[in-house]
Amino acid sequence: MKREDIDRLLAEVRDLKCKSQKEVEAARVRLLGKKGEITALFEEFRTVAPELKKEFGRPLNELKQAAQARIDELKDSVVEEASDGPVNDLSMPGEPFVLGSRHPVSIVRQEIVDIFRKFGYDVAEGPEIEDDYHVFEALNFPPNHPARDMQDTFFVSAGHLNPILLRTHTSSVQVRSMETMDLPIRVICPGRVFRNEAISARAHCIFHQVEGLYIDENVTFADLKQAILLFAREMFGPDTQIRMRPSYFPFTEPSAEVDVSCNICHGKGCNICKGTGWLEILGCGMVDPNVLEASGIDSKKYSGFAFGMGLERIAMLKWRVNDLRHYFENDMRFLHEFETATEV
Ligand code: 2NL
Repeated sequence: MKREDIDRLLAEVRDLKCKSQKEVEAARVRLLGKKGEITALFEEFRTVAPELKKEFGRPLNELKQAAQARIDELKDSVVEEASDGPVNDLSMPGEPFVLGSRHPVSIVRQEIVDIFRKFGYDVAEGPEIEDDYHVFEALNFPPNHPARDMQDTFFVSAGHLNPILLRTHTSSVQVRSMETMDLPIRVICPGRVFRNEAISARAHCIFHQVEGLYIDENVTFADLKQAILLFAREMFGPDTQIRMRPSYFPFTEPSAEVDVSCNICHGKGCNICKGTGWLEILGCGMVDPNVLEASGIDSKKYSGFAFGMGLERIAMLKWRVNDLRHYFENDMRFLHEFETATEV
């Protein structure tokens, strides 16, 4: 072992300069790594004669400490230099950023709203927190109708004449349109609605509707049927057939449920239409004269039709979603499925 070796390395350590963190790491390996020069000197030190240990021990330890201190210092202070080109190269392509995609319920709502806009309907929105009058009373719900029960409706404040509640359908928006708009009225009302139901694959306490209303002189059931047929063909394809089955709603008379021909099996019967060849998509009817009169419209002069549909249900048919809860959980694996379905 030679004293010059230690002194030479000490001088080198004190003078050590690096341009990058990569160089710092290389210097650490060269000096202090398993096969490093300083490590090798320590190996050699083990074979030094006992009477010489004192002479070499102290400078060797000083060297090791100095090297470690210098490496630590460089690790903290060396800033990476840009490897190529000027720092502000304006010709560099931008960093790509991840874009989100539209939610299936939004896609379906936009399609439906666009179709009715084309037919000349206005779009109206209204409050989600409503009063009993606009959700039930003005829509001809008899005082003891089951839909008024606590099970179905979330009440914000009950116990007085006109309780405040979360709307259970967007018909309340159409009532407000009848109160304020000039006749004739053509309006489409998309929105979120609330029902006090246990959550399962087929039911949820929050869902989305689009309802429509048309009021003018001489509006007939034939107009309703034609409007729904044109809508169904825009929405589900030009070969779509519809059928109407008698139904009941408190706010329409007569009322009907509308099915469209199953565009998956084309009427042959599959598991989506449960072998019937038909898919139920909406409810509709002629506005009950009591509903017109409640909003101050002369039911002798005017008549109208209305319809309503659930967006989650239509999106389920379109993309074969089998569980309503997917719509509300925001699982990225589900949401990413609709990236290519997004229409701008
Ligand atoms: C359904 C059925 C329907 C209406 C909604 C309505 C609104 C007014 C007057 C009369 Cl202001 N009717 N809306 C009419 C029939 C059916 O919805 O299955 N919805 C999901």
